[in-house]
Amino acid sequence: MSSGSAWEVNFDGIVGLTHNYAGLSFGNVASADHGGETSSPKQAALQGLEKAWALSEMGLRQAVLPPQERPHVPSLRRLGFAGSRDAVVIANAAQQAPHLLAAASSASCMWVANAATISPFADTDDGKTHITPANLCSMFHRSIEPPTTGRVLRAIFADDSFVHHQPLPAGTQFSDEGAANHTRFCADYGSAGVEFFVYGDDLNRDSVRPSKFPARQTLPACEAIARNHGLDSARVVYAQQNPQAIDAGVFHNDVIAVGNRSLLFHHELAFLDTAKVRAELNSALGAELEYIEVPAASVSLQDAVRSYLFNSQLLQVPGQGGTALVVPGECEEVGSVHRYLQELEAGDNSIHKVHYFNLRQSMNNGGGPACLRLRVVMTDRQITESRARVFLDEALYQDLRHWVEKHYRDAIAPADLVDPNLLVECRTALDELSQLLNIGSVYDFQLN
Ligand code: SUG
Repeated sequence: MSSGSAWEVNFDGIVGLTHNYAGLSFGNVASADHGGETSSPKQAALQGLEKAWALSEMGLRQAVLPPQERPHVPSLRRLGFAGSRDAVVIANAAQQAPHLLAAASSASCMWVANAATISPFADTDDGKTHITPANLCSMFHRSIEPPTTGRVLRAIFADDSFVHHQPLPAGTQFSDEGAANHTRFCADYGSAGVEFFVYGDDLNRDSVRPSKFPARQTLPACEAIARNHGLDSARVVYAQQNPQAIDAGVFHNDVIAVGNRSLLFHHELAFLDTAKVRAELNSALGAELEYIEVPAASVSLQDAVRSYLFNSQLLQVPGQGGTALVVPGECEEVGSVHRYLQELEAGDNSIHKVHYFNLRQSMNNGGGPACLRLRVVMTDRQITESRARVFLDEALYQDLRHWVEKHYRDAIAPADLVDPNLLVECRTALDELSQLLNIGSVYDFQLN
């Protein structure tokens, strides 16, 4: 496969119709801080689409992934909420366990960086692109996602150049949160790269681990994915997150580090042993990476988490040398971070331009630009062979805008989750969306 014909395609998650603030994610500071507030699903979806469209207009390859059906009635039924009609199941859950109804109503699948880990064809022993949906087993509201995620990914990446694996077995030993803890370094997207897996816990008795918040990714999970994907062990690097960072609210590595091609942008306290990380990455790649390390003295861990500075996208904009950095608008509001970014833009490094985007609705649940996207290296052929209409052009962007305007609510307060109309609205909208995107039947309500 010639390197010139491969692209990084950013698939952005479309925010779902039930986007709400239920404070579900322990260890995710924004989710806890905004729990109980009123959300705006419409604004959330439009903010996400604007970011995707802006990147597309810069000349980058941009695509979308659809949201899931929520509230997820099959999960409520599994938990013992019965009823001849779905509305009765929802009413029973609302009355007996409103927190479980909130969990089954979360639109968390929008953060598609947690949807799967993807190893492109250039890294694998059979020359195919390997995909493993994340089991997301550390939080109930996210553990509902994998079956539908798997069906959506199979519908989009359908030809035989893709291999779809089952999510890893559930159980904390194999807790896997997908691409949020996985980065790929390479000279060109189409040539063999180094895959970098970051975990919070190696499960060894004597290891250091966070004391306040959970580690959501384990080393055995990373190793199982590398085996399944047929990666060359000489080109895989594993690194442990700094437990201090997890305890400050860094629940995924993409909240404290981001990499692309031969650049790693990270906080001083991202990894337990930074010198070892660098030595291993350089040796696996056979070349020196560029490291931009942000000192804790310039940006504290707290400011990094408040601003989501590292939950950013490093992008190679066609026709421009260097790398563009896409960050959330909050980076302009946190003084230390804004000062740092101004210096970075002016300084002698490969990041030449910073783009700020308003993603406030998603940010309030702990999801910035990098959480909203799943990177897939694709050849022209893989793109043209996909029957799905998910690659963003002006017509699809306009269709999606109209679809959001037509179906989404302006506001959802916690008490609104008991409204059975939400389910009807969601199913009607998703039925239309699956036709618009030409992905066939992927939702439980379409299959049963
Ligand atoms: O898993 N928030 C998500 C945010 C995921 C961010 N993704 C990445 N860093 N890649 C999570 O914690 C909050 C839902 C709520 O509280 O209603 C939530 O699930």
